[in-house]
Amino acid sequence: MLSAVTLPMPVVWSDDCLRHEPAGEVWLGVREPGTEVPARALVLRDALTDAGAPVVPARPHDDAVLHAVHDPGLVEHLAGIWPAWEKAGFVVQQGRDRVVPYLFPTPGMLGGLDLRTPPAVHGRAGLYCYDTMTLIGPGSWEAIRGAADAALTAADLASSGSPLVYALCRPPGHHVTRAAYGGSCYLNNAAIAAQAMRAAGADRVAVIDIDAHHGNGTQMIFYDRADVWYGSVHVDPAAGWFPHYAGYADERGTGDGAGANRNLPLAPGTGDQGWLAAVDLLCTEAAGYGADALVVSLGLDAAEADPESPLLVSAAAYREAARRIALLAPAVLIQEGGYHLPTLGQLAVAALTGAAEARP
Ligand code: SP5
Ligand code: ZN
Repeated sequence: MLSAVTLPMPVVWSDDCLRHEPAGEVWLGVREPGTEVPARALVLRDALTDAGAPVVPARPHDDAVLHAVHDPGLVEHLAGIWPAWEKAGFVVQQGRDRVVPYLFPTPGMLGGLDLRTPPAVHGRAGLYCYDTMTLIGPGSWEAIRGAADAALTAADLASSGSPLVYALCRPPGHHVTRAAYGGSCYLNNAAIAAQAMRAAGADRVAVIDIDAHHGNGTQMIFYDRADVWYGSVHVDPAAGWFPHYAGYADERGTGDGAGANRNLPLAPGTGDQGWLAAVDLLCTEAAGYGADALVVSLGLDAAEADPESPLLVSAAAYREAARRIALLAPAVLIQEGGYHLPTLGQLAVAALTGAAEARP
C-alpha cells in the first residue's frame, strides 16, 4: 500500500452499547420503530476503523462523577427499573415488553406536595422520565452505564494529554437533566465528561453542542455554574421541534452561571452557510470565555439526509465545523444523535478528520 489513510483519533468503545434495544418509541400515542437503534453504533465503529482510527475499550469507573452531575436517585432508577418491571409481571403476564411511563409527576400535578416514590413499579416509572419516547428493556442499563464509562475513559485520556479523543457513546446523553431522562437519552455522557475534566484539573470547560436538537439536559446541569460554559446550535424549538421547552436564545444562565449559556436556534431548512456561521459564533464565544478544555456534543443529525431534523448540513460542513472547534482547545468528542444509517459513517469520518486537521 502506498499511503494508508489513517485517522489519528482514539475511538473509545464499549461492546455493551449494543445491548440497548429500545424497540421503538411511543410518539403521540403510537409506538413507532424508532431511529436510535444498535446498528448506529456498528456503522459508526466500522466507518471509523476503516478510516484507520484505533479502538480503545471503555474502562469501568465508579459512580462518583455520575453523582456529581445527576441525582443519585436517577442513576439508581435506571439500574433497577427494568428488573422491577419484569419481576412485577408486566412482560410475561401483560405483554408489555419495555418500560414506558404513563404518569409524570409534574410540578402542576403536585402543587407543592412532597415528591414521593410510589411503591408500584408502574406508578414510579415516570418519576425520573419526561417523555414517552425513551424506552427501557433488558440490557438497556448495561449500555447506558457503558456509554458513561466510554465518556469517562475519553476524559481520562484527554486529561492525561491526548489532544483529541472520541467516545462512541450509545445511547446518547445530552437531553438528560440532573434528575430526568428523555429524548432517547438516559445519562448525560457529555456532562459526565465535562465534570470529569474539571475534576482532573481543567479550570474552564466549554461544551459545544452541534447535535440538531438543543441539549436541554447539559444546559440545565450547568445553568448556574461559571466553571462550565454551554453553547448550542440547533433547530429552533419554537418551530415545532424537540425539546420544545428549552433551547431559546434568551436562556443565558443564572446566578454564577449568568452569561455562560448560549443558544443559537436556526430555522428549519438552514444549510451549511447559516449553520457554520452559528458554529463560528459559538467558537468565538467559547474562546472569549477562556476555555482550557472542550467537550463537543457531536450529533450528526443536522445532516441533510437525517430523518430526525430539518437542518441541511453537508459532510463537508461537519468537517469544517469540527476543524474550527478543535482549534480552540484539547477536546473530547461525545457521540450524540445521528440516524441516517447510509450516511452516518461518512459523516463521522468527516467530522473526526476535520478535528484531526486542527490538532495534527
Ligand atoms: C439525541 C437525540 O438526537 N435525540 C433526539 C430526540 C428527538 N426525538 C424526537 C422524535 C420525534 C418523533 N420522531 C418522528 C420521526 C419522523 N420522521
Ligand atoms: Zn439530536
